[in-house]
Amino acid sequence: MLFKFPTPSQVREDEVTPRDLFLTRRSLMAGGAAAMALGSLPVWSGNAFAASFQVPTTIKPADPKFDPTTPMKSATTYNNFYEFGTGKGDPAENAGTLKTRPWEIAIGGEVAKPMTIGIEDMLKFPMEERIYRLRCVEGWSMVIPWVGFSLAELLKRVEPTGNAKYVAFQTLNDPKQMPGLRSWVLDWPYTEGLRLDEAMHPLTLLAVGMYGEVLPNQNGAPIRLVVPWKYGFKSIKSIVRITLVKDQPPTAWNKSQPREYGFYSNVNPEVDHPRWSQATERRVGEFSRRKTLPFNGYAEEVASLYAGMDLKANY
Ligand SMILES: Nc1nc2c(c(=O)[nH]1)N[C@H]1C(S)=C(S)[C@@H](COP(=O)(O)O)O[C@H]1N2
Ligand SMILES: [Mo]
Repeated sequence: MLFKFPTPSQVREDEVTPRDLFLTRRSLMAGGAAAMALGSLPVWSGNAFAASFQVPTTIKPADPKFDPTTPMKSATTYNNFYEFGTGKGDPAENAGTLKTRPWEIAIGGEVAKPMTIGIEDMLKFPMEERIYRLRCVEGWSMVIPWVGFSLAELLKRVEPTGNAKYVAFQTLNDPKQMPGLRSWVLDWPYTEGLRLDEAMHPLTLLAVGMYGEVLPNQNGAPIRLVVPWKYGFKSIKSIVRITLVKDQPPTAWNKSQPREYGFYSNVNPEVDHPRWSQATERRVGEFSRRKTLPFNGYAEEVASLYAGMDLKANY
């Protein structure tokens, strides 16, 4: 499928109209959610996508009727991105210093064909819009229309060897661009990891956009992971390195509080975090809480990955 990803300077106002984008998006979202997209029209700007997206039939999106899309304004002003500060409003305020071009990801380790790939080449992967729930372990959640491609598409290119059992990810580590790195909050750079089968699962997304637009810096531009059945912190932002490894890799949150943040971190209403119950969650922008679903609602797709595992011990 043809996908164009113009840089802001290349986009002419008359090329991409809010109406075109709205019409594209309307085919993806029914009723209330479409009204919400219309409500967010003032934010459509010169950096909008000029493509139509498909939700593949194998992927079950959140049902927009019962699970309305979070307003874009909330999803881009209420963030966790500690490289730009620990307050929820800090990333939106401070992430303007992040330089997202040029940008490369170095992919290596247990692979036959290590490579460094630039963001422009990654934007040539076939893009899809996928509406996913993202639930933070702090007890809030959002429903976000991401734009991206399956991580598996990228990993297949480097040909993982038989020794590759896990995938380690690393965020940019530049204190000049990321003021939060000057304070010791986590063991920088931010790192995360997945088992290889989790990384290869079609739901696991590398996102380059949201709400039909280029990913805002505060949401992890130019490219971030989204693993919808795991707590939000697994969805690492602004990725510069991916390494396939034999052994379970260290991860930033597990290193800082091993009792609170395990390697797996699958959303599980039955296993509480030591400080926060995981039984319910509050959608950002809503008042009442709703029940948290096993695997964040994606059990049908991913529960089999954990067959026979004790999910209380492997939290
Ligand atoms: N590099 C990096 N990635 C990160 C974080 C971070 O602090 N640094 N925070 C994580 C947490 S705790 C959550 S809940 C999600 C939030 O993503 P959002 O701000 O796009 O909603 O990003 C995750 N990815
Ligand atoms: Mo989080």
